[in-house]
Amino acid sequence: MRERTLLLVKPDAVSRRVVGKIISAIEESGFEIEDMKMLRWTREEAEGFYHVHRGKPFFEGLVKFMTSGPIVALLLERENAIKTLRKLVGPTDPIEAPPCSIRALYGTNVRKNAVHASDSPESAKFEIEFIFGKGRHLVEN
Ligand code: IDP
Ligand code: MG
Repeated sequence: MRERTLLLVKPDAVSRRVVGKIISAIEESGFEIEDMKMLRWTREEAEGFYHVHRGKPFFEGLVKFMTSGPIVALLLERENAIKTLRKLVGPTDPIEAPPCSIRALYGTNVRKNAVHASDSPESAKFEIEFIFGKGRHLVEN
């Protein structure tokens, strides 16, 4: 099934100037870029986006990190987009990531792991609408 998902290039990857390499890897994996923008979050925006993690030990560090510089958001579409992107991105900790995954190639540590990718249809809907607006998670035809 054709579906949409969200990728964020995090502040560590933007400051390391690997945005282009990450976008190339995504295009080469068959994703269409439906929309894209650079933004800089306030604390409230970062807390809202990551609301499911509120109360966890890493939450404060995550919010500080995600507001430390600009990020790039991509609205992506392909068959089985959510699972395919999570596989291409790799696990949260780059140390555990397979060599060709985006986090292994461009991540630094478990917090500064280069990218975010939606992990389910429910979170893809919430996250896409959070950044690109109402209804943008729906595939157009
Ligand atoms: P995910 O990004 O692989 O889905 P989540 O568990 O949803 O991982 O965590 C969200 C983000 O919070 C991670 O991508 C990472 O930036 C940060 N994070 C997760 N676990 C830790 C941790 O143990 N220490 C520091 N930061 C963490
Ligand atoms: Mg997650």
